[in-house]
Amino acid sequence: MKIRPLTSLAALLLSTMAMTAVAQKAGEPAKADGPTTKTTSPEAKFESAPYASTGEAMHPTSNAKAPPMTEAEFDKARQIYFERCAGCHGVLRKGATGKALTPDVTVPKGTEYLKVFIAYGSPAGMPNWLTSGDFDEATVDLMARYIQHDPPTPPEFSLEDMEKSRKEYVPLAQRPTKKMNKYNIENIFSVTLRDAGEIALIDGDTKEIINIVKTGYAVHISRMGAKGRYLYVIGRDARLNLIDLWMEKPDNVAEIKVGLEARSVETSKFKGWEDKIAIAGTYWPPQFVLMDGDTLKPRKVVSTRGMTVDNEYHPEPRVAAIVSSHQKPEFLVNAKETGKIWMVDYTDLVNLKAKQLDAAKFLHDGGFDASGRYFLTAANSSNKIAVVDTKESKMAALIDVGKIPHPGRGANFKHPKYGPVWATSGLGDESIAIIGTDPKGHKGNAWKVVQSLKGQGGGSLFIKTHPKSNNLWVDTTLNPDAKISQSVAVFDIRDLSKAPQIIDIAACANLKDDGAKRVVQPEYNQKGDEVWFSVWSAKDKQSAIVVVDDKTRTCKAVIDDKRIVTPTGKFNVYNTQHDVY
Ligand code: DHE
Repeated sequence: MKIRPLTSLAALLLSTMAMTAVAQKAGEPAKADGPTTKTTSPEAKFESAPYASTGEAMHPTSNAKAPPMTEAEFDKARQIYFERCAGCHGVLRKGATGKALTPDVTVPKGTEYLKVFIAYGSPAGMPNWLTSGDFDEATVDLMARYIQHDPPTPPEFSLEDMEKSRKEYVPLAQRPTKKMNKYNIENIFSVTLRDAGEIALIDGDTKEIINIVKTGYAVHISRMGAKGRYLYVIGRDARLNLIDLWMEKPDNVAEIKVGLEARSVETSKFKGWEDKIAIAGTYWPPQFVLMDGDTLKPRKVVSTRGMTVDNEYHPEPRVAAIVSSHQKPEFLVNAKETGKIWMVDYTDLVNLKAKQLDAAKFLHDGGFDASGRYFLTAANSSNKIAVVDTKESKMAALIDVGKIPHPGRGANFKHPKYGPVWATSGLGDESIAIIGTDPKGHKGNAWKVVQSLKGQGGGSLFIKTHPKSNNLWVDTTLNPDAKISQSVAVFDIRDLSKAPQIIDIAACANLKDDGAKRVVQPEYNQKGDEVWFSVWSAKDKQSAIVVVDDKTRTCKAVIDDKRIVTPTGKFNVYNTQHDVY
């Protein structure tokens, strides 16, 4: 591995640029480099039998107005849709962050209109698939025809299907009984290598790669067990990997497939229940599963299908963020399309108790306030932050913020004037909402946007600080302007009236090729004196991780090992374990 310490100021390549709010073009992160591997999942099996017409098998359709497609074309388009479009428009194309794409909407528009939309995108958030180079003309045409056909409904995935897929690579009895390595486990980072279907375990002290571990395809997030030993990693193909950090060389000990498409995983953190129960939520089927925390044996599957906050039935309420309550033995589960937050009591899986709170549509990501009592989460298309009081098990507030909030887990700090606050940036505009979170000490400010900062522009995915830091870092990963997507804004928490410093993180990485070099997701080390950024390019281009000294805001190291392919999320063990953000 090559780690390049950067010492001289000249080498730091930090540039301060004028802030420019750019009209937001990017939509949801589905624009991101998509996975390239084909799934072998059961969804490939459900289609009805093709029939031959002119030599080639045609896709049988009940929708006579849809343009004809061969079975092979339909299969190809279905896979592309799954990889690139379903995240925003939904598997059943009923719309969420993206618009509904059911034939009643698409057929009247016609192929030519749809082609233009797919090719050039829209300022409202649809990516420009042709002009960005992601699709060629033929693919644009293929997708324009595909979305005029009835959406195929993938098969269900039962507890039995899950159990059949489960593997225990290292059975419990053969696992170490104590830590078998010399790593400072609390400062290990689990780094998503998105398009490699792997995570890199990186020693935060030495910046050396400990191991590259095979995980699900288009791997998404890592969450750390409450005891600081097990790491849970979920892929978009709904493959969940359990990694044991006590092993001499930390590696997979168990694995399960929990559905066809997933984004979230968590483990029980309430006192006395640490890591006893794991939970994974799926986009398809719309459900969540509760498992044994150390073997991933599935115990209970719960469907999220049902009524929305507007009292309409929804067949596909996908499971977005899941967090583990510190107040009660409960998981909080975001059902995206219904806009409901489930509070799931995991103490009795036979007589399962779950409460549903009405928040707003469409629930996405979120995190706790600094006290750990309140869960703040984005209802992204409603432009709201929902707040749950996990002690009282009820909604505390619904707060209007900027366009399409996207906090990740958000950022907690003490505002010099307003006391404890939590902040979110967003995809739809340059605003950063700072929300008061202390109803006891600062009652007048609680659950209000006490200040709105102006960041570099729209397309922001993540915001971060640390209890020991005075810096508030904001990325702009999906901003259409490369100068903005390759740099980050950093605010001084002590004086938020000051304009942010803009730091060209991609330049620090000093990569030689012409990759997109989008900078994504600040993540602190355990001590809170370093902040790590991914410089994210396509699979066939060079990417890197840039480590910035938090105090001096200067680049400290670059991890550009060849194995660091498409790095995105980074999860520091200690911070993820203790919800420090
Ligand atoms: Fe994510 C978190 C869903 C695209 C990187 N992402 C989440 C969560 C959800 C989600 C529901 C919260 C999980 C939790 O806390 O339990 N992400 C989705 C999508 O539906 C979406 C928009 C489109 C898709 O098709 O997947 C999407 N996400 C992306 C990306 O393209 C990103 C930028 C790169 C990648 O690796 O795929 C990306 N998402 C992340 C990261 C987190 C995340 C790094 C965790 C942030 C954290 O600090 O906790």
